[in-house]
Amino acid sequence: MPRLKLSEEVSTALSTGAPVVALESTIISHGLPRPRNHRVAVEFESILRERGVVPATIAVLDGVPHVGLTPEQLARIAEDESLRKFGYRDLPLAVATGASGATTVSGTAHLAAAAGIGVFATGGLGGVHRGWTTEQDESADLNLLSRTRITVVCAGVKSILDVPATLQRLETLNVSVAGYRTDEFPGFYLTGSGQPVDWRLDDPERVAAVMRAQRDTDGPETALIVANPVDAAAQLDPALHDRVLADGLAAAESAGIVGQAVTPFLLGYLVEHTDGASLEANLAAVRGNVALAAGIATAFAAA
Ligand code: PSU
Ligand code: MN
Repeated sequence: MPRLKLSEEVSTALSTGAPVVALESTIISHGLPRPRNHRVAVEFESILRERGVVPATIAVLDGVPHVGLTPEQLARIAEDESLRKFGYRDLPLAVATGASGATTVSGTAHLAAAAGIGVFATGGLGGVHRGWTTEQDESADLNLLSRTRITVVCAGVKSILDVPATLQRLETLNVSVAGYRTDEFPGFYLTGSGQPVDWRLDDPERVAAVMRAQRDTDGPETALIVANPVDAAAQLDPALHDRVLADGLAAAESAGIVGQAVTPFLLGYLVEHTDGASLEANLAAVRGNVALAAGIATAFAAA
């Protein structure tokens, strides 16, 4: 893969063994409404800095994969409406053509691992879309996580997806999954998805111990998903969630939305039709994930 441009602070932190957490940029460019997305991107980075952790927001700018952005570059991610959405498979095409785009979980996880970063925070993973029995749509996030050594802290998978089918795929793909202080897989906007999770980890040191155990195996380089639920007080009202999501899925279908556009369409639909309540739940989930990722990166760096 192409040469990475590390920001100065990320490069220094990595060479001294200081904790670094990767952040994805698609959530900023395609997952959250403007202009709030810029304030939020800055806030995610400050949550890390306040905890003594260096943020590495990742994006491809003018054909160069960047790991760690300047404030100007972060503003560009939030403001530039022409930015594309790049998964792993798009990276070589973007590099060769000089294109610019935000990176999804698959693109970000690859670039973070390539830079030597072990922990990555996001909102919700992509996964198997509802209706997969008739229309094949499974996020490339899952496959990439089956072949990349990275710990992803997330609030589960986006509830717009088929959660049981996604958990089954993660099992098939040998991706390790643990609930953080929960026995129930989280539901992204909702604290719980109703699905059980086989493993529970209760503190950052234990997560770091799993990361070391992974490092010490010689099996395939798989990811660890740390599924961290949004606080019950911050979750979206479940009845409102179910109703608006059903309407959004119908709207996506009748508008003929396909491919990479599906996820941003549904997230946007929920924001609009819950009067912003889904946005607050989404942000609360990401903030919690970023803070937990800081603790995990710190525990892993200390070990
Ligand atoms: N988490 C969020 N908001 C988002 C995403 C994750 O809270 O917008 C993005 C991630 O970049 C993830 C992508 O990789 O949605 C999944 O898109 P798709 O279903 O097209 O693979
Ligand atoms: Mn998809």
